[in-house]
Amino acid sequence: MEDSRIALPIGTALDRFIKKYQDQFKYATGELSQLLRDLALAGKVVNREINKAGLMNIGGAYGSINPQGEEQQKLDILTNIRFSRALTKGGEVCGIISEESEEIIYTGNHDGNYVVAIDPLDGSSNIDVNVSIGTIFSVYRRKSKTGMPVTMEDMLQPGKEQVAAGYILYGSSTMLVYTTGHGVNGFTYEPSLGEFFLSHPNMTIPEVGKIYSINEGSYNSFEQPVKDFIEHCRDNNYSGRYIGSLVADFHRNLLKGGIYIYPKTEKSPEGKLRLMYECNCLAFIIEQAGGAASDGVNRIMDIVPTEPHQKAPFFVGSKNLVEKAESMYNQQS
Ligand code: P6P
Repeated sequence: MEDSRIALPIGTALDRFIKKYQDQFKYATGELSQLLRDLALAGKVVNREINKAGLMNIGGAYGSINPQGEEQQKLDILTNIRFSRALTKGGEVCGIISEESEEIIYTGNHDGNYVVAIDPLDGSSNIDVNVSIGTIFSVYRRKSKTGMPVTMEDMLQPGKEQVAAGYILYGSSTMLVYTTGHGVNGFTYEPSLGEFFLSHPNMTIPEVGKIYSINEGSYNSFEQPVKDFIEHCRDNNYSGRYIGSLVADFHRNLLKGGIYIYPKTEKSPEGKLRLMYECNCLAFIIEQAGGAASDGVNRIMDIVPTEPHQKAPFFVGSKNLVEKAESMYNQQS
C-alpha cells in the first residue's frame, strides 16, 4: 500500500491524481476512480449552469416541494438530473439516495458495486443572492451480491462504512474536496481548461478553532448545552461566522479552524441536516482532516440509519470545539 501522504505537486490534474492513488482503494478495479470522475464531470456541467443562472432564467423557485417540505429551486431539479444521470450512465452505481427524490433512485445497474447518497445542490436558496452553494456526496460499497437489485440494506449504512465522500463548492472559485479514507485533498477548477487541479494537498483542520457557525436567530429554542457552548465562545471572544450555506461554512472552518452547529430547534426538533447526504459526508472528511463530528452525544459516523432522509443534530469542526460542546451535554446528563 502506497504511503497515503500525497507526494504529487500542486497543479496535478484530478485524473492523474486519481490514477496515481487508485491502488489505495481496497477494491482497486478502477470502478471507484471512474465514479469519482463521473461526479467531477457532472460538477463541471452544474458549475457552468450556476454561473449563468441569472442569464438563463434557471434561477428562482421551480414551484414544487422536496421530500423535506422545502421549496425546490429550478437549479435543484436540474442539478439532481445532472448527477443522477451521470451516476446512472457511469454504470458503477446501483442505487442513489438524493435529497431531491423521495424514493431511492434505482439505476438498474445491478452489476454496479457502489451506492451514493447525495445532496445535489445544498443551500440553493442562496443562488439568487449570489452566495456560494455546494454539492455533497457519500459513496458506499454495496453489501448485497453483485448482479442482484440493490437492497435497502445497501443504501442505509452507517457513515463509518463510507469508501469516499466529498463536496463541490461553487464559490469565488469552484473546488472539489474529497477523501477516500487516505487524507483530504482539494482541487480547484480551471474553467478555461475544463479541469480540476490539485490546489490543497493533505488538508488538515487546525486543532484549535476560534470560529463558531450557528444561526443564533434560533437561540431561544436551543437546548441549554448549546446555549452554554455559545456562552463559552463569547467568553473567549471567538468569531461568529454564519453564511447560511453549509458547504461554504464547513469549507472556511476546515481551512481556518472552527465549528459548525445545526442543533435541535423548535422548528427542527431532530435538527435540520440529513444524516446520509450531509452529516456523514462532512463527518468522514473532517475526521480524515483531524477534526470531529457528533450529534452532541454520539459520533455521527456511528449512527445506524433507519430512513434515507433522516435528520441529525450536527456539530462538526475542530476537535477542541466539538469536544467542548459535547462536554456541555455530558454536564447536563
Ligand atoms: P437556517 C441550507 O438550506 C441548509 O441546509 C444549509 O446549507 C445551511 O447551513 C442551513 O440549511 C441554514 O439553515 O435555518 O440557518 O436558515
